[in-house]
Amino acid sequence: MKNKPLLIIGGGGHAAALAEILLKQNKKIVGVVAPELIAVGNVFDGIELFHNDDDILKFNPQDVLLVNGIGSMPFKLLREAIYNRFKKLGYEFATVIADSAIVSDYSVIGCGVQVMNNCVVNCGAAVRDNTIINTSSSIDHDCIIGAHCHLAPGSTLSGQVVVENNVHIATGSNVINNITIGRNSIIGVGANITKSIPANSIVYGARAIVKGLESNDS
Ligand code: JB2
Repeated sequence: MKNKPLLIIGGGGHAAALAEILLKQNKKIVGVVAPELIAVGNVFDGIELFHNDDDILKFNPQDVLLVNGIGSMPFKLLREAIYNRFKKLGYEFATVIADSAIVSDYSVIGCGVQVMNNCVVNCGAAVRDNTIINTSSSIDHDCIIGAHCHLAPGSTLSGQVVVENNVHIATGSNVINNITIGRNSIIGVGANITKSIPANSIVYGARAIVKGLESNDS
């Protein structure tokens, strides 16, 4: 199953980043499915382009693995819709782990999860289906990350953080240990999360409070 040819869905920046990771691993990409290729560079050169999602149906679900190259941003539901549509039709999604990522042997990585370049997933962590752990993010021990989440580049989660389904954690956010982030929440860029967040929250602002030490000078 691991060596089946791959069909990448989407032709933008996220799909291109995935394609490069997969090509470096000598994986066979038999097609890119997108109305238009908008990725810069020529990573898709020589790969057949299919313009319509229904073209995927020309491939037997037993013969290919899909790669969900549709990225994920707040309020955009296409990535999850594509995943659910083709799972129902019997297709499987490849799990993509960049060679430069460090993923513990004692972690559990779900179907269709994408661990991009330079990430760390530490021991005891679990990442559920269709979630993106984007470039240079760090998930420490015993974290549980739900399905259909996006940890944008440079997110840092300390140990035992629970992130429920459909959460977006924006670039450069930090979460201290033992925090729960409720489902469907959006954590804004650079936020520092020190308290658990209820479901359906939008959290933003990185407030650094400077508290002077009491001086011993007399
Ligand atoms: O219904 C569709 C469809 N709609 C748009 N089916 C298929 N198969 N493809 C679709 N697309 C394609 O998704 C567009 O033709 C385009 O090729 C791609 C979207 O590319 P874009 O560069 O706009 O976004 P992205 O999804 O690659 O990346 C987003 O998410 C990443 C995680 C961006 O917001 C990035 O900045 C972000 N890093």
